[in-house]
Amino acid sequence: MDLSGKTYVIMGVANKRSIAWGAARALDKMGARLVFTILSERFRKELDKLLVELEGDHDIIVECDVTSDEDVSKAFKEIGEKTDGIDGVLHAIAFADKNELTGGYSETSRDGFKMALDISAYSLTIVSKYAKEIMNENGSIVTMTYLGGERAMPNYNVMGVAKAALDASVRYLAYDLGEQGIRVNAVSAGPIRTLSSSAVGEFKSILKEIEQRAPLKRNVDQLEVGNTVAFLLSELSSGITGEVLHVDSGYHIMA
Ligand code: 0WD
Repeated sequence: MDLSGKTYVIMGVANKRSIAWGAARALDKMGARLVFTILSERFRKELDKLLVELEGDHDIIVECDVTSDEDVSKAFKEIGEKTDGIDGVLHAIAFADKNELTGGYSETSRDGFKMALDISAYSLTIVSKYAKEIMNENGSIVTMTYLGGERAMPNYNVMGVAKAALDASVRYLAYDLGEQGIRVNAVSAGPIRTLSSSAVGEFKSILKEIEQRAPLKRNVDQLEVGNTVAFLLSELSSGITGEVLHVDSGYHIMA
């Protein structure tokens, strides 16, 4: 796939294991120009180290904590000024307090609920609000979700509730932004070992379960997910919006 001439914003690279980094590598191979946002200065060094691996244009790194309206607004304004507009955004951001990701869901605290839903679900809405201002024709927004938003899963708890809200946000944003030609979709990835997933209680046993029960009898990797993100960001998927596309070795179809 040739994405030369396209510019995409990548949000959520924490380190080389991040799903967003898999997507960045896929998009870079296809010739896209990439703009990265980082949570804070703390992540800049890590990202700088990774960026040497990329071949294409990728010079803009903007700080953006999605819990701050001002940060999101400023980040997209800056990106708009430094580019000729953008063709899409990958939102690969989620967070919940580790204590909420083990034990019973009924023990979820009000503050833990608010924080998980704010960072992991509401953030897509505010990102879309400012991204649409600088989006070129036929723009595309992609977020990352998980099966735990559709089914009850041990330990995923409040993050499952956040993913359900995120999936619904994808549908409402797709409806809202469709008239402007902007598509909004989610990729539901199978479990992949990253900084975030390591916070989920008994994560290893989920990986094993996929190997035993998924139709493909194996787990997916970062690049497979990244390639699907690239497809949804590109015009190859021009007729798809409001969709949750599973990249999980088929695990979600099993009873
Ligand atoms: O198995 C997995 N790894 C799956 C992940 C399966 C299915 C879905 N996902 C989702 C996650 O829920 C998330 O939405 O994919 C997305 C990316 O997650 P990841 O690649 O697994 O995790 P990670 O490498 O930790 O990146 C998430 C990043 C943060 O990293 P840390 O570890 O520092 O929390 O999200 C960013 C941050 O870089 N982030 C924020 N960015 C801006 N503002 C914020 C914030 N407030 N909070 C976290």
